[in-house]
Amino acid sequence: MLDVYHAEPGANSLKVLLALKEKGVPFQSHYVALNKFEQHEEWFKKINPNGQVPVIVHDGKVINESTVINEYLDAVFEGPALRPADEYGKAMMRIWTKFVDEYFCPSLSYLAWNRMIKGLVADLTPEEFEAKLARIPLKEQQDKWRITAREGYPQERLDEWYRQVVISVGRLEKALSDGRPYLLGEQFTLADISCFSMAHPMPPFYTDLVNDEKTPHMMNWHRRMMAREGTKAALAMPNKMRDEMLAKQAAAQKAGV
Ligand SMILES: N[C@@H](CCC(=O)N[C@@H](CS)C(=O)NCC(=O)O)C(=O)O
Repeated sequence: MLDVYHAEPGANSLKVLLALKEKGVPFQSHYVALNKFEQHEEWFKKINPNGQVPVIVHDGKVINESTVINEYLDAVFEGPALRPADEYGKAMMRIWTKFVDEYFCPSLSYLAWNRMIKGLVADLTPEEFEAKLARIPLKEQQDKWRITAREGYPQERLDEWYRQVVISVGRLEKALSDGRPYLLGEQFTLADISCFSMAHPMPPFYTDLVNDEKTPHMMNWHRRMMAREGTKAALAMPNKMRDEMLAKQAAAQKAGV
């Protein structure tokens, strides 16, 4: 029995959903609504004391950390191998997954939160928001919610994260510039899954940075990734936050706001 607690198919949740769909592993999906702070509810913190998704529970055993989950899924479940068979290949794959976890994902995440969180918590009174903050177990996440819901980060910090995103995109473009289909060559691996989970929304959101002129190899890789059945299945998972946002926009348009 495999239970998977995840949010919409984006970032770290997408990483695990992609691995599951690529391998064809059946699982019980549990959607956790991040905009409703469900990840900080007591029932969920009993599963992951960090109060973050994704988490899996396999035959009663809990694992958090998306990159660790993906290596576990690949090791214990049948289906196409998502890691190179040789140790050097595995090491090269982990260079990518480590880069995503320590550099690419945090810089993108701070920039996205800075853009989005104010709108997400706009309906809460200051008291309601403080009560939500008090339940967040990780101090750094508490700070991130508090700062992005209010004044936002100072421009120089945003500039630094943007610089890191530029470096990350350059690194992907360079790695793919010999025309290889996937980051490690012919084999599609967890390196592609990790990087794509972050890069997936970049063409529409970072159009000046990721486009056919500036990053043609990354764009070709992106299209190759989008064409995969596993990607299509993972991206078809419920995306309630996006649906709610679109419904709000449509209602505002109808009301002439
Ligand atoms: N290192 C963790 C990070 C998990 C993480 O940042 N999850 C985000 C969603 S992508 C989350 O749950 N954010 C909500 C919050 O922290 O309140 C992993 O890779 O699984």
